[in-house]
Amino acid sequence: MTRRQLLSAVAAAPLAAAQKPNVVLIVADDLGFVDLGCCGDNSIHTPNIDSLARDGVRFTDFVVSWPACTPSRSSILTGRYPQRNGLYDMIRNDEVNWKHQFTEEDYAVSPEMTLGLDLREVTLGQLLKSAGYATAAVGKWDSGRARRFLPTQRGFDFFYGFANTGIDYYTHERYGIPSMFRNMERIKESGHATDLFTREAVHFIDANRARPFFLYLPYNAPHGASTFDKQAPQVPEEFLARYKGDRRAQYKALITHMDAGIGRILSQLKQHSLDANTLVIFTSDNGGGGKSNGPLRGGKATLWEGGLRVPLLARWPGIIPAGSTCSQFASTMELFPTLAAVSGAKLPPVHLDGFNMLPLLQGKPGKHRTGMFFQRRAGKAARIGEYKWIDSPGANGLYHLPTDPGEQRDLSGSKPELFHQARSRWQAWRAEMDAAEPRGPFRDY
Ligand SMILES: [Ca+2]
Repeated sequence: MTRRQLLSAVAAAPLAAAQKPNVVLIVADDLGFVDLGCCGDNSIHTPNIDSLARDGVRFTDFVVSWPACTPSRSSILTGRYPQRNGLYDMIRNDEVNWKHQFTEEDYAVSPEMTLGLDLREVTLGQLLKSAGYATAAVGKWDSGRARRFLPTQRGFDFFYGFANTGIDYYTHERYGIPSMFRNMERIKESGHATDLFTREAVHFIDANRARPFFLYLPYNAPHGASTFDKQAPQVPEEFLARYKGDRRAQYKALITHMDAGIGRILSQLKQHSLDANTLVIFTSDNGGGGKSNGPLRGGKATLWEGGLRVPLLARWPGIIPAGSTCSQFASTMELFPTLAAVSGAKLPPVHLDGFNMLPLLQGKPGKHRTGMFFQRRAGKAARIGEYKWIDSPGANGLYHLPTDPGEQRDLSGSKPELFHQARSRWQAWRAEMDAAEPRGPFRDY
């Protein structure tokens, strides 16, 4: 240890003992339910993420509020249903999917540019900032790209990343539109997005090691690149080489690359002796695309479990028992009230749809979720206890998840009361959402 390191360690040490815990919330993008070594797929090399499960808790029945990016993230940020906070669909331009190439002028007035999370919503950044935390959002914001919606206007002291829903990992463009920001300024840097996010995350931890900090780190890996050039490499060769000949080589390499970044972040915490006083959470914003969700049916964009169920890992030495698993039902809407409890922040005076799940993380008796409701366009679903009701174009029925996680055996004929009860509870929930205080950008208020 150099003299400078020694002095800084001495300066930081007495504070650390009495300090509020730091929080690092890592959100992967489109990572399937089983696509980690610790979650079942040993062909995917994720030693650092796996270490969170080894040293903490892994949930087996944890879901998101919507099976794709924007609305799912809105619930992470607010602790509320997308239908309540207003962000109940993607805020992206579908034109690019049909090969429309924007000019800068075009794009400035596009839906993607003008829409975002309602400014009356309280974000996790605001919540933890109110408790005295240094706050940063590093990675994929996806909650509005116009300046008023950017993280630094929404409770985060620092932002490095992109604000729309996807980019090319190397050019940082979304279908030709430059998309990377540092705070409020659009920037152009070279490097892989995962490496840049890791670099900025490590720097933020380093700069704020002597005070409580909240790092929201939504990597965009392993999401497919939003680029016209589908042949362009999107992950460093050294990571790709491991999966040579694998049909899903790029996807798996993007995960392993992100895992290496997470390894650097965990090392940085350890180096500053912050690991004991830091809650690290890892999850995904929705299930994997296609058939990458192990025993679960469906994937991203569907209301089957494959679209909704994601890994949740949490490490907090001395507070969360190492190597534990939790099979209780919970969701990303729980993160907001949980982090309020962890940070000592006062809850905002709004209706929250989540609850404090800290006892669940600790393996203690406490509240767990008994029901949850989902809507994606014409698709509806409800989770009532162990049962899941789904009524979607091309998909419907009632399934008993503990014995049928693959949602194969429709029980609606043999359990008609449960089927009708689930449907009527969904309708009551929908009526509650309609009666809630209107929020933009999609609600008419
Ligand atoms: Ca996603």
